[in-house]
Amino acid sequence: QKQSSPEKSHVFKSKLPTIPISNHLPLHTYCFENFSHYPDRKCLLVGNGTGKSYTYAETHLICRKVAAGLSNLGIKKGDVVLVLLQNCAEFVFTFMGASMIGAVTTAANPFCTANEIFKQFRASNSRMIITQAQYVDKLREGGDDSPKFGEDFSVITVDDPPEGCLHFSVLSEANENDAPAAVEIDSDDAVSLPFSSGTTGLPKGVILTHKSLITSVAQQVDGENPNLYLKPDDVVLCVLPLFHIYSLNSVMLCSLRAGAAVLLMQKFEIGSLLELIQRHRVSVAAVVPPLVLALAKNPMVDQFDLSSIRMVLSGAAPLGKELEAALLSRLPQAVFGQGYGMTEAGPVLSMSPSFAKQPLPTKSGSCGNVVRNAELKVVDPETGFSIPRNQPGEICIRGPQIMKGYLNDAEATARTIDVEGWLHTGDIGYVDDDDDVFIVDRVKELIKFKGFQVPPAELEALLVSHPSIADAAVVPQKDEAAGEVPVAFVVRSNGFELTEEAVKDFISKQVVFYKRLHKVYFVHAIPKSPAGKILRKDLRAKLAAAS
Ligand code: 4UW
Repeated sequence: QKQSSPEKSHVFKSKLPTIPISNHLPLHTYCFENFSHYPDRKCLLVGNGTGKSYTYAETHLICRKVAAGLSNLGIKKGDVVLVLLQNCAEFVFTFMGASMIGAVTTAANPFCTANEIFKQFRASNSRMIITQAQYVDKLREGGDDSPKFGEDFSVITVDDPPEGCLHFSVLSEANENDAPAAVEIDSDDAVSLPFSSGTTGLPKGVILTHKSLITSVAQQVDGENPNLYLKPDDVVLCVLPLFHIYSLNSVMLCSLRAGAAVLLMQKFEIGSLLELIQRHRVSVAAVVPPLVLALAKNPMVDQFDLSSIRMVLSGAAPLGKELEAALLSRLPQAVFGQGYGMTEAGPVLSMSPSFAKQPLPTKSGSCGNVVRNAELKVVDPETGFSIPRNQPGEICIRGPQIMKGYLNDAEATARTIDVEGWLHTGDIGYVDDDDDVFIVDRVKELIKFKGFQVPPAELEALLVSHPSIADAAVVPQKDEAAGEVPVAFVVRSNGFELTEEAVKDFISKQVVFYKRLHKVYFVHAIPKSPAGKILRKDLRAKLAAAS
């Protein structure tokens, strides 16, 4: 197991006071704790043109029905349900309904290939898939060793069910009293199982417990002076996918806890996004850098009234100061700030104090301050010793919000969380004199395309499975629109002909769109350390020198 430094001198904490956090509760109880004071307030607004909406009382009741429905279908405490959905109300009902019976939700991008979905399905030991009709065909495919449709899993669709599938009404119209009366939920039980590649290797299930998610939400929206101040009359934009932890936590769970309304948008399309912001008077927008780019630069923006937006929160990838300035010139009334998250960290490590009830300034380019009830330190990656302000090193975080560990992977867990409980992020950053956190680089393998995770190890494994490829390495290349794109260095097997296009096609067929290779460089050898580790730094330097 990774050792930590013995001294503890350079540990950073929030300027906001520590607060009591009700993290002994189950997550659904915590999120719905206050709703009886405002049962008729809007909770979910479905932004797909139907104008459908659900009040807090309706949302809570449907979640209870779904809990009963899942249980009628044999889902028990500890069982895992795989959700393959674009943003929709049913996502929320399923997640909270599962929580109510102690079950666990693992969500995947519906654009994933059958192979990618079944990997997650198997690794998480899922029992059921909840999806949309348009994705069912790919669940019927899959190789010989794939789980069998109808045998190994049942499928529920939120729209017209294709043959062999059930409709979501078997859940949402169940009798809420059918749910098992006394499911004992321990705060250390898993409730959510997002997949992340972490600092190295393939995607792994990240065990987020009731305690971790409650703590993270409370660190944002609880207390006299919440760090992320959501008001009851806020309309919070939910365009980022709920299958990613950013939207799940900081949009869905935080809004439910705070009693704000969530505007669910199925997918990003600039015209309908602007129209929805105007129509629903969106006040809080959670975005990622490519969306900031669209809001700052797209000429359509001028045709809409976006004056309702009071807060814009960006994260999941670095954002340049120029882009921030360009956005603010378009939305002069709004407060802009960043959050810094990582799935394994529960996910929020730091948040801009400009969103607090009593706001504090933060510098452009910074990711805000470490969240309350947590500790952050910066360590020298070589020695493991914590280092003082203004010097970059690996960011580590500790607190009850971080993951319990990786599912069935004690080794990867021990590589990531040290004996003293510090989670090592693989991000390089520093804390300045005003406690502002800046991220400057990444030492982990992970590539981020528009904020989406691209694990190089996954692409490398696919590449070397090709008969004409002897060895391969995948690294990020800077890209204006996407932040980073994956590019490959490939060693051809002796005597084989292989074109760049052939390599790209080979990968494209097997992966979701954001993992596609943007460039292939043929080389004679992949640089490796004596221990056989790919020297990614050298390859990144090679790319930087060439551009
Ligand atoms: N600047 C630079 C950033 C930043 C960043 C993340 O896919 P994951 O595991 O997780 C996320 C979660 C982001 C998030 C969650 C909740 C929230 O409130 C918030 O603030 C707005 C953001 O992205 O990827 C984790 C990795 O993504 C990079 C960094 O490398 C991190 O380890 N990353 N946020 N503001 N880089």
